Amino acid sequence: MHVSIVLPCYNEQDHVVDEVARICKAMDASEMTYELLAFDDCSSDGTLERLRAAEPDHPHLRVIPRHRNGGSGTIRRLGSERARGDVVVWTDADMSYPNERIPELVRILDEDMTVDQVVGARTSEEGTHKVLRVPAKWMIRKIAERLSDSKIPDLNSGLRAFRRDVARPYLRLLPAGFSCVTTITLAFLCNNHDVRYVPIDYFKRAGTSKFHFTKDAYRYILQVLRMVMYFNPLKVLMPLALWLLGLAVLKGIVDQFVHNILYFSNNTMLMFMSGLLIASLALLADLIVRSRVD
Ligand SMILES: Nc1nc2c(ncn2[C@@H]2O[C@H](COP(=O)(O)OP(=O)(O)O)[C@@H](O)[C@H]2O)c(=O)[nH]1
Ligand SMILES: [Mg+2]
Repeated sequence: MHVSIVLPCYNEQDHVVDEVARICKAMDASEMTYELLAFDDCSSDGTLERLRAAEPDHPHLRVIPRHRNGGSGTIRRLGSERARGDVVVWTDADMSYPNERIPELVRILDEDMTVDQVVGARTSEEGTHKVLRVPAKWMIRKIAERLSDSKIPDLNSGLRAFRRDVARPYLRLLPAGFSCVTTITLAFLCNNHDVRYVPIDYFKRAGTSKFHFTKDAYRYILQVLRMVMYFNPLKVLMPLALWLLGLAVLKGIVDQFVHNILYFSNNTMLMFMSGLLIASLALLADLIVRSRVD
């Protein structure tokens, strides 16, 4: 088995079969061995019935029903854990990603052993809540780029292919919801696994999105900070600590020599102590990361 495609499906009855057919057609044409794992996560519409009905037409499709809703992140984690292919592919079941290009992404991994993950980077924004989503996503992406020291054209694309063995230690870190895709990108980048981006088109989704702006955006930024703290805490905490210490020293000097105050004022001491505390926390967190056996 070469490729395992994980497809989380939740209330996608009108197009889920088209999506399955499109993926199977492209994979059959590529002559790669594959399995398509379609998880139904307790949909309240006819998604499961339609998937079941399509099963006889697609020998590589495996429909896996779940009895309690766990979110798309949970499904992607479970799917990757039970994948039998060397390469795992994640995508959406809503006709928004050009899934006929999956073989092309896999082929990049086959041809270049130094690349561990290939991400379909969207060149246009077709999502919901566009006015709020675009600036918020831009800001989070900039923070993530700074913290991971790499250029990230698309931080939360839903279409990607990666080596199963490389991803295995990070699977348990995947959160239940939408920030799951961000997590796997950052886990690879923070651990120096090469990620390649391929520009792709992105289409308006069929059916309705399950993304809630306020709830999911908050989780999203939290997840970026958490992942970088998890792998490289000095990067998050040390700049803050050094700024506070630097400002305190500067203020102390100015007070002494310009204003002729012969003691250190309260706010100078407060800044100095905060900087010192955060610096010790940073070192402690770093110690934990370094002594951890994954
Ligand atoms: N299994 C499962 N899949 C879900 C759930 N919520 C969303 N999905 C699927 O995850 C994919 C991405 O969700 P979507 O609503 O398109 O999010 P968006 O692409 O960020 O707008 C789609 O294939 C959905 O069917 C869920 O609770 N469980
Ligand atoms: Mg989608």
